[in-house]
Amino acid sequence: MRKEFKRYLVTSALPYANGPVHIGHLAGVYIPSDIYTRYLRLKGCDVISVCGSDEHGVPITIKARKEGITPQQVVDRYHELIKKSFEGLGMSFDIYSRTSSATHAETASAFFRKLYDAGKFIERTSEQYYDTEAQTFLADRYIVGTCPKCGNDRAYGDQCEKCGSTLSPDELIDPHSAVSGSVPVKRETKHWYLPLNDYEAFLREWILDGHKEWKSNVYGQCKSWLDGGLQPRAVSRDLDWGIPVPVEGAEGKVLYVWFDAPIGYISATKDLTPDWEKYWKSEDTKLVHFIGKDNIVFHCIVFPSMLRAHGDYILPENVPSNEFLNLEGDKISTSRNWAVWLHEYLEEFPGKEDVLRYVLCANAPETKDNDFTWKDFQARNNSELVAVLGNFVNRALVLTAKYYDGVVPACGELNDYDRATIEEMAAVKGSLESNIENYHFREALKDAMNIARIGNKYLADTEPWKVVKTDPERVKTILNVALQITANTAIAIEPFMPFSAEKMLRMLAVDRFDWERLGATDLIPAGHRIGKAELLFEKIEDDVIQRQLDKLAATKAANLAAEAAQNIEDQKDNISFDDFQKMDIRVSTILTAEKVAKTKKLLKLTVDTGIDQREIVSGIAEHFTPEELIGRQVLVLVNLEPRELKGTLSRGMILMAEDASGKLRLLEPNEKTNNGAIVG
Ligand code: B3M
Ligand code: ZN
Repeated sequence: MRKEFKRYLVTSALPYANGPVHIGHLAGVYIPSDIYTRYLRLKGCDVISVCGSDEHGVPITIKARKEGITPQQVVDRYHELIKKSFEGLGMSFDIYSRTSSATHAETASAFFRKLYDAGKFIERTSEQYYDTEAQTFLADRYIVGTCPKCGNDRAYGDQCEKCGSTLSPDELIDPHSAVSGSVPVKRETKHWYLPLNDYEAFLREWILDGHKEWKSNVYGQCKSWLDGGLQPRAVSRDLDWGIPVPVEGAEGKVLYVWFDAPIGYISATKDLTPDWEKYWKSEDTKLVHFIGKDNIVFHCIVFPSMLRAHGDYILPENVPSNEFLNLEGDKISTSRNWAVWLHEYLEEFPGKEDVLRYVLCANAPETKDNDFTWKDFQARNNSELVAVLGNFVNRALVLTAKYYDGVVPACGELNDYDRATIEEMAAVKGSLESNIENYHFREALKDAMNIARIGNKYLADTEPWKVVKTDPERVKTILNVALQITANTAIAIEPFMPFSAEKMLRMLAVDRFDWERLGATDLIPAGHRIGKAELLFEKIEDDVIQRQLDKLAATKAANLAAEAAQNIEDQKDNISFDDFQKMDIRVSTILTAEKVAKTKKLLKLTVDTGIDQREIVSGIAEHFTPEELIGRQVLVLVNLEPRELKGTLSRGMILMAEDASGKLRLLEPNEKTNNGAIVG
């Protein structure tokens, strides 16, 4: 039997305050969570939505170190930026808090202390990596090395971002410090661990038996964690940024960020309302965590175990999590600046908040990773928002203004087609509600848009602009129906596109309707005077899209250059001038070139060195075809010891440069030069 709940507590993953928010975060977590909350509010449910900045953890201290500022300065900067840009996009959190707040420090300490006093932790001394140069233990991202699973040489001590594996520092091959670059030593240190293995039976029953309705990606991840066997997890770290471990003898130790961050949901609720216990301690509350897929284990395994150990709090009823959104075919990456940043979007597309909300929901990675492309953004705006929703609303309003001076005409007798249209519209409500309640937001958005589609089709089919000449009475009915559908559209799209919904209500000159009125045909009474029609959406032209594509292309080029710079080899040992003088390098022309039979790499060249014509065998067949070499001038080291290669005496070496990607380039004099000219 489905449980009935009296109230809802919606949480959205707390973004790390070490960078701005991008479209991947929005599509994965925040847009779905806002749609869900707005819908519940419209229905008149008792619902609160909490979020805030996650201000602890190594990513923040690393950023501070890189920029030469304090962690506090980092989080202050990004907390403000994130908060403001969320507001700009219409995120309707009841509170956007932060984990550096006093309430949070208190709440998280008390939480730890309760578990500590109840003997729920194990204390363990183990050897951990220590950077002797920087004199610090290397927690999580402070240690980098090669991933044992995929070979990525920039994997972190807690995770490989390339293959997504969760790692422990000991698994890294070739570990070194992200702080100083030095090779760390092992040192003993004491930490507190939550024995997750003790919660396995509880988790199995609660999730695997009790929550089969969770999204398959979430359920599947939980199952594989549980089947893999759970281990005790450290809940403290040797760091100087975070909430101090509230026990004696724990100097220099703070709570692990993933211990304190989810408690942030509780602290935020406390900051929001003195009634917070009603939300956190009553089985009548439906707790829903909206998160990204990389946070599943923490919200489904670790935090519930913490809550269970604590005992006073309810568990989440659902943990909807999306897959990842890519950008133009590539993984979104903060460090490579491969993203569409929310604060930049808001600046560059003022008044188009709903367009982004719409596109990210319509294209949300609900069941698989998905791709955001600027062309798709443009197409959805132009052919869906402008051509369907905007066009319908505009026609209904403009015709009412034109024929009736903005006064809503009375509805006459409905014909079969009117009735069928109204029926079709009214039927949307059930599907829309069930889709939102089951976290199928893409489908829900299609339902909402369907109302506008029905309206658009109704006007196209009934053609009031033609009928007005022959049967003006009929047109009154048509426009009355069209205006009722317009009002219905305003209700249905509000969770998804709140700015446009508000604008529509303003144009209709009516107050917001209750959700329950969705499907009704008496929303706007005859005789009511509507307001002025404005355009809801405007076409986005190619040049606007091109600017965004150019911006991404510039990012890509900058990344390539930076990568190349990283791969530059160290300078070799010094040599004397005499050593240099010993090399005899001459400008030469390649006369012939052919592949050496039965080899993949070798080309046999004849070159004119000015001194003579000679043969050189060169391992460049994979880089150049014989045709593109013949006639080219190159530099040849002519006094290299001759060597027999595949039956040819090779006398000299063609000089080339190898770029960062491993491609070879010929070195040509910048103008035709006589063969034999000395290089030096
Ligand atoms: N800050 C991780 C993230 O942004 C983390 C979420 C915390 S939710 C309690 O992916
Ligand atoms: Zn990996």
